[in-house]
Amino acid sequence: RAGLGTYRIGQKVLAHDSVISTQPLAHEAASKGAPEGTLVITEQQTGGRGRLGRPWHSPKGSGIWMSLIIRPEIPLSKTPQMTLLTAVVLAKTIWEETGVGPKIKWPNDIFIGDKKVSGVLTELNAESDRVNYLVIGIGINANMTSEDIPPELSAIATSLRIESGKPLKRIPFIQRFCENFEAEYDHYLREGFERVKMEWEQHSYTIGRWITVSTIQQTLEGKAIGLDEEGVLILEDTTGKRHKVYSADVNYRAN
Ligand code: BT5
Repeated sequence: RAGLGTYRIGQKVLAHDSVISTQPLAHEAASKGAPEGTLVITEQQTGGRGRLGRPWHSPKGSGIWMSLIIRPEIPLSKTPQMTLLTAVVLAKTIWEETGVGPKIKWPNDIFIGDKKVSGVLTELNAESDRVNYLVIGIGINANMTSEDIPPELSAIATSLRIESGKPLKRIPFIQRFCENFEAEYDHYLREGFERVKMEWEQHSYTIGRWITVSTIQQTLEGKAIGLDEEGVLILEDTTGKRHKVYSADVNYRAN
């Protein structure tokens, strides 16, 4: 394969063997002025993390554990769109590189069938209403075999290798991810969120399903019917009333 076909995403790579988590390393690099597109990547994380302090299992050699620094000039209210954009890029890249068709579970999970193969964790650094930078953490279960998946995750997690039946070449995958990300991101910066929204809905696991959403104030139940133009999930309850769902935990039940 020819070299990396981007002009900034993935042009600078900080590669590690084993770290606690790539997220704080990316924050440190970003605060010291690392250029947009810098990628922090590691073979293993000993303290990989998900959202709300949840752990992210990141064993040696079999995954893609990385954090991408971006510096979009967008208002704070639009930063959740970057998680949706990243999920779309992941879904496309997985399809292109493995032939397996993934689905996006709102807001940040990539599913194959009913199991999670990848997750996104977006962290923000901002001053008042100005975004300094975003660190987008991406975990992809690439080459884990069923034995590599710990028992407590075996009902909910899978890998690209398990699903496609063949080992994944990680470097070409990461190159393709960077190229797809740059194309999607540049289009987003020029033209706005509409294409991401359309592609997200096309690849969605969530839309059309009955979900329950629990926030601190209330629990809502209904059918996920789409995203609004900002990227907020719209849920329709049994009375036909529509609700906006921001970032809360979404539980699913069968249709
Ligand atoms: C996520 O969180 O899905 C975001 C994961 C982001 C990981 C990347 S790796 C590079 C960068 N550095 C980091 O330290 N993190 C980022 P969340 O939606 O909260 O999902 C976490 C939940 O997924 C856990 O509570 C487990 O149930 C499950 N889980 C943990 N490890 C998993 C794995 N390897 N595959 C599938 N599911 C997993």
